[in-house]
This record gives sequence, structure tokens and C-alpha cells, in this order.
Amino acid sequence: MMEARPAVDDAALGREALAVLEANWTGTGTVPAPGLYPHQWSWDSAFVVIGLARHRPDRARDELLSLLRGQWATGMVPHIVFHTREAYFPGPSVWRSQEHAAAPRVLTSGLTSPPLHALALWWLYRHTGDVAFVRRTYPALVAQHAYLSAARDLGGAGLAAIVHPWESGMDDSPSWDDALAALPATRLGHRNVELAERHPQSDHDRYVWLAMSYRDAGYRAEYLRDEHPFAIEDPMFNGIWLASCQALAELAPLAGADPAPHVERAERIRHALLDRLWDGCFYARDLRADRLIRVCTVGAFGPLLDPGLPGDHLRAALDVLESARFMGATGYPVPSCEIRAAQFDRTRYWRGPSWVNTNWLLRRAAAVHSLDHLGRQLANGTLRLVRQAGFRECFDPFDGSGRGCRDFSWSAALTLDLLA
Ligand code: 2M8
Repeated sequence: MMEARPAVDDAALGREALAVLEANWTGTGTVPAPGLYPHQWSWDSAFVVIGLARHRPDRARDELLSLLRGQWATGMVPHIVFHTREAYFPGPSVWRSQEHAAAPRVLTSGLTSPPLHALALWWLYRHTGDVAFVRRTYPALVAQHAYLSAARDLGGAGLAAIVHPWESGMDDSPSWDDALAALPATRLGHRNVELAERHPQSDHDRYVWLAMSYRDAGYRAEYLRDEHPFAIEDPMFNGIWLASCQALAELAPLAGADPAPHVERAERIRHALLDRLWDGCFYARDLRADRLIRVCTVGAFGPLLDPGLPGDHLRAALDVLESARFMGATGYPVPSCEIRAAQFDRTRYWRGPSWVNTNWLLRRAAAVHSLDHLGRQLANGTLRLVRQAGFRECFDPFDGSGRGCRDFSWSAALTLDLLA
């Protein structure tokens, strides 16, 4: 059922968003939501930086620095930086980052997440003109990208592979179903999340098994290359990486560096996306099964963040986005899975609900291609969701009702940006 909320004007909505972010600030970083997510999550923090860029640049800077404290000597930016010892499973005692020579002093997970951080830094620079902060953080982001090229190009064509569903940020996306089903069935039985809106226990056990297999192999790149059973080239992860390469290319001169390596890397990613993931729309590629995963999710639109995407691919992807498979049927932007897919479920997390962060990314893609009407549709539809249901974690794409956590940081942060 749709929750009734009193009508709020833009100024009041902005104040509410800032209050949520203030409440979720721990003193060192922003947690995604109170309770369920008590640590700093990597791409959540990047979205918080983007949302705070205009309003609280001081806080946005601290947020990014706090996350980067968790960067490993390999350049890997972990998907979680822990604030406390436990309170979330899998916590530090599962990841055991402190036993790894490349890990920082602060406790972290051993996986990474979509590399949105350079785009977030560029966004912050755009709104503040703070060159000193660019100079300070640019080397860390160069190292992050170098890690992805060195340790994650498991297909050898320039794309980064995710080695765990958590690395996509879209945990239970139908894109990972077959690769997960191919893993050994295990019974671990730990969890700390509400089952109903998330994944079956069997999937969660596989998530943990996969994470522990990587940990037990010492988080080694050679193990990922030769043995790890889950390796997928995801269009959203790589579309975000490409946009972040372009951001670093623009920031490089400010840091006294050469933009050319970033431009070259972006071009390589573009070519590989088109060569390896395109077949009428972008699909993820399972490197272990050596095949495209033919379910179209919101991840398919990540490569639209690239201003250099060829026009015919752009038009074909937009046709899919604007069709009854995605935006044309639900009334709210943009379901996380195409609604005609057998796996679509309007109630379950990344299998159907609409998310503010992916809507924001698509609105950014619309801006990059000067698609003003689409951009307005995405911004207005997303603001309608939060006006009606609050800063929820995600939303039913048919009736707009809120799902998952309340007071969710990226929903609040990106609302601030959409209101501007
Ligand atoms: C969700 O992922 C975590 C695991 O990292 C979880 O399910 O517990 C995803 O929505 C992910 O995208 C997000 O970064 C994280 C925290 O908001 O929650």
C-alpha cells in the first residue's frame, strides 16, 4: 500500500534530505542506513559525495577521505569500510583483512564495488573548484583504476570482472542466478537481513561461501584468474568505470598529470563493451560459462554514461529503456529488471524495484547525450517517488510504495542533487 505523506515543497524536501544525511553521519563517514548497514559502503559513499557536493562540500570531502582510508596497497577500494567490529554479517571476523599484508589498518571487506569515485571527485570539483582536493585524492583513484586493469581484467579485453554479486552493488540481480546456481550448495546459516525482500537463504550461503573462498586464497589476483568460480563482466560496473576514466582524464591536468592513459583506458573499455557485451542491448558476460547472460536489467544502461557511445547503439538502448520493458509500463522510473523477464519481481530488491541511484545514473547518461526530455522524466519521476514514500532504499515500480530501509543515505543525497 502507498504510504500517505504530507505534501512537501522542494525546500522542505531538501532540508529533510540533509537531516537524514546528518543523522547517518558517524563522525567519520556516512552509513547507508541506520541499523541494517552500520558501516561505510563504497559506492553509497560516492553517491553521498555527489549529493553533498553543492550543499556540504566539507562533508563530501571528509566522506571520500574516510572511504579511501580503507584502500589497500594493491589499489583496491573495498566495498565496506568497517566502523565497529561486528554488527553486520559478514563482518571483520569473516573478511580478516588485518591478516593481509596489503590491507590498511582500518578493517575492511576484501571485495570491491562499482568504481564511481573518480566521477564523484569530478562532480565535487565541478561544484567547488577545489583543485587542492583533486591533487590530494587523484593518486588514490589512479591506483584504484590500475588495480582494476591489473587484477580484474580476467577476460583480457580491457573490462573489469566482478568476482562476487556484492561487487556489482546489485546483489540479487537475476543476472547472477545461473552463475550462483553453478556453485556448490552450502549451509552456513548466518544472516542479518530481512529475508522477505532479499534473497533466499541458499543464495546468501553461496555469497558467503564465495567470499570465503577468495579470502582463503589470500585475496590473490592469480587465484581470481585461474580458479575462482565466479567471474562476470557487468555492463553497469564497466560503464561506471568508463565514466570514471573520463573523469580522471579531465582531472589529470589539475593534478599535473597526463590525461592520455585515462583516455586510452576509456576507449579500450568502450570497444570491449561493444565487442563483448552488446547484442541488441548490453548484457553481462559470464567468463566461466563463456556466454552472455541474456536477461536485461537496469545494469544494461551503464554504458550510456559514455558520451562516445556510437549513435546506433545509443538509439537501440534507448528504445529498450523507453519501451514497455522498462519505463513505458510502470509509471515510475526505472525498474531494476525488465518487467517481462520471468525473474522480474516488483517486491524483491534488485529483481524489480526502482532505485534512486540507478535512476540518477540514467539521468546523468541523459545529460551526457543532451536528452533533456528523458532527463526531466527521470528526475521528476524519482522525486515523485521520494515525495510520496520518503527516502526509502527502493520502491515498487508500479505503485511507488517504499521498500527496504527508511532514511536511506543515497536516496537522500541524490534527491539533493535532483532538486538543484
Ligand atoms: C546492498 O548490499 C549489501 C552487501 O554489500 C547487502 O545486501 O547487505 C546493495 O544494495 C548494495 O548496492 C549497497 O551498496 C549496500 C549498502 O547500501 O546494500
